[in-house]
Amino acid sequence: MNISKFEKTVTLMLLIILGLTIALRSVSVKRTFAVESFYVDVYWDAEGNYNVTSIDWGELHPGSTRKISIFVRNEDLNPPCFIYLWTEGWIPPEASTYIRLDWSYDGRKIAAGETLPVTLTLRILPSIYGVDDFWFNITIFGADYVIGDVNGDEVVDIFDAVSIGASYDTTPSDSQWNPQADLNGDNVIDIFDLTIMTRNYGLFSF
Ligand SMILES: [Ca+2]
Ligand SMILES: [Ca+2]
Repeated sequence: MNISKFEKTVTLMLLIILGLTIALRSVSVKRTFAVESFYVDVYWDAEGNYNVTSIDWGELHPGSTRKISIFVRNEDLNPPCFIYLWTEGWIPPEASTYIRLDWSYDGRKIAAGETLPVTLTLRILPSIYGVDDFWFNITIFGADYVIGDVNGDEVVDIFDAVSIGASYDTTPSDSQWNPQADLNGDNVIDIFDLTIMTRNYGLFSF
């Protein structure tokens, strides 16, 4: 069967349009984040020879997921610690709406000198729009206490939520002020403290 020149042209045009659509919707990434760590070290290898200082996620597309393996090591002198992951400084800010970073950390304590393999998963939501390039910072740090534990019973649960609620919207001059509930230490108990508590809800240290 002969394919007419017209059909060939139409097919070619369709392919070009399809290609353009994919290209326009792709998210090209030069560098995605700088990695900072406190009290723990973050490496590319289990032996701890190569520090992770930034990650290049490469070319990403709407709906795509990229996994990267890293190793988090508790520095020798620390007691066993939890590790925490924060992302901040998103450029452009709306990128944080469409891009999710998760990790495979199960919430257990890391012994002194122990190296824990962790998988970071970056997910680009299919609905991403208007973001051609992005950048964000990630901080990984270790702490030997449970962040979000307001009442000091080594578990983050409903009682900590109640404690924050009891001194919500207060500052150090208020009689209801509870310094333990000011989780980010900015001298006001507000939504940011509640967010920190919520993020670590269910974590415990015993
Ligand atoms: Ca608690
Ligand atoms: Ca606060």
